[in-house]
Amino acid sequence: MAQRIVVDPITRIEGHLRIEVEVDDHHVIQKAYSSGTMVRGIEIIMRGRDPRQAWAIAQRSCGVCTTVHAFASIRAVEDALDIRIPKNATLIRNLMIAQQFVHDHVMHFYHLHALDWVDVVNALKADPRETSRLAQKISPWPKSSPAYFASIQNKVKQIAESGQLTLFTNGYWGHPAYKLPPEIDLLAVAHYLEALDAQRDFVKIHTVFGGKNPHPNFLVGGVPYPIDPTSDKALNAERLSIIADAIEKMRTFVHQVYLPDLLAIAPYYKEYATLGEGLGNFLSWGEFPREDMKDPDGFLVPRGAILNRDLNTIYDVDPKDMGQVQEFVAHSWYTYNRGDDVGLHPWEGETVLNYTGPTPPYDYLNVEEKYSWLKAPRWKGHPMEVGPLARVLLLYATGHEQTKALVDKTLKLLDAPVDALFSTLGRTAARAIETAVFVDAMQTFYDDLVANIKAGDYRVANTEKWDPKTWPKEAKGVGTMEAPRGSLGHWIVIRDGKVANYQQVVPTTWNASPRDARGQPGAYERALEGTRLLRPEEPLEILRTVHSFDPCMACAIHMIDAHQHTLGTTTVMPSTIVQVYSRLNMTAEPFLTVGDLRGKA
Ligand code: NFE
Ligand code: MG
Repeated sequence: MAQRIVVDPITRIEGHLRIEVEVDDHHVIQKAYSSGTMVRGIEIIMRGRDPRQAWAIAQRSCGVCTTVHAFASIRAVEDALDIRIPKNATLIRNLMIAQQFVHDHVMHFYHLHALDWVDVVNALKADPRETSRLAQKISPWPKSSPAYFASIQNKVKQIAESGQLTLFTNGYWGHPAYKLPPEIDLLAVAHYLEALDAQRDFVKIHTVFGGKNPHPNFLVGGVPYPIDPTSDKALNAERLSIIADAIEKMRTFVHQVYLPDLLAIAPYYKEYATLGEGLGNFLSWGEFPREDMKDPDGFLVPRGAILNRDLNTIYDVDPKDMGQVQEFVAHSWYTYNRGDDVGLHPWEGETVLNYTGPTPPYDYLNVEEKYSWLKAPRWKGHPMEVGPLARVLLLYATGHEQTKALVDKTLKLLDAPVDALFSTLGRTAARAIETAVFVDAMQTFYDDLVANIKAGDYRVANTEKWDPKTWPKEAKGVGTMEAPRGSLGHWIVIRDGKVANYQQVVPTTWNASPRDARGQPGAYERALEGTRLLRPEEPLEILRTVHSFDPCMACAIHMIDAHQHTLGTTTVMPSTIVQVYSRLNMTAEPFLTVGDLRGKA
């Protein structure tokens, strides 16, 4: 008899995701349903705002990818108003974006994903001398003595004996699907703790260029931090040395800790090289411009799409083509004025909330009807996977040498064919591989920036179009970027100097999307099909595959109610928006009302 299993919430942080699966008598997943259960409201709040300040509101979509919505927003406005930014601004933005990737991916691997593979309690059985020997074999990273690992083991022991596992609470410790020897468990736990510390160094790049982290400051037309080697209030030699030092620390950590750990753990989970494949369709908007966003051919990560696993054909993609990107709401708690079966390009997108789900407490969602707060984005009608695997496949397929070397090394170690990339393990490996590529690219961005400054170019912003009087009566733009979790786009319509429509189509909206009007599942939904659960009451296998995408529901639904009203029966998350308004000196009048949330917006 078919059985329904619910995991809710599945995410460790980053908002609430609910997964419902149907398993057969052998506990093999037949169908899966992904539901975003919280609702927020940034696209509604954006209407009528000043486009030059939109980034500050958009950025509050999420505190994890703390910069990406600001970047997508300023790029959208720059595209709409045809603003070219100076070379220094491109390089500084590239450094900030790359830093976000490294920070985010290291945090994901150790703090959001590792414990799906690493049994913390099992680390107590390790011989620290053996862990030390292993650590020294795989990496020159200096923290590797037997005494060091013994001290970590002692720390874990104290936590376990206290009966309060604190940050290790709620793991399925002792589950038979954990396969690592205790020595590797101990190594990973040590690096879990070290990665918490390392983040402090990583974020310095954002704090120098953007004043703070999370949520640094931005500027339409460039970057807000001036360059002046003679001033102590601007980017000068001393501040540059902070950047150089942070890059060095990040590169060391990625190459000596993250990548070696991935390669040490992966061989124990080879079966995941055949599980969790997903759609076989991949999309990337591309990232790291050489000149600026007008030249996609100069991107480090290519812009393009792959269909049906075919790495020989890269399709051109165009975010402005009304027939390419569309969002569907047939199974989402929204209503379109044009009917719930049509797909709308984001320039014509609508955000009208329409909760029709069950009243809590409930057992199951009605998946035949609407069942998620996420819309279902599609590219030319196809559900697409976005994120590290999509980018690495595009880099690999277009012959990027460092990517190719790292992918081939990983496959060789696993004794696996290229097809193994289309899997949970491939997705997790791709994240580490692209981190290595991007962290090394940071050195190039930095060297180019220093060379440009030395050549006497101090320009950081183009403010020619700062005055709304210079703008056309109506303008449309799109700001694309690659965020850590995948392709991100903000589509803006500006009318009479104000935001007339604003739509965000976010990585997690692609990957965690529910079914569309044609009933096609999204990437998580497809990826879970065919996986067998060893213990249905402890569905560790579901966690592994869903976490391999690194879900972020805060980004995906990007809607907010400042007053914590309840929406129908779903609790709405509290907001950081009040803070944004006060900082910007904006009038705080049109917060969302409950009426907005019920669909009168
Ligand atoms: Ni909240 Fe985000 C990223 C964006 S979501 S983390 O990366 O955009 O998918
Ligand atoms: Mg949206």
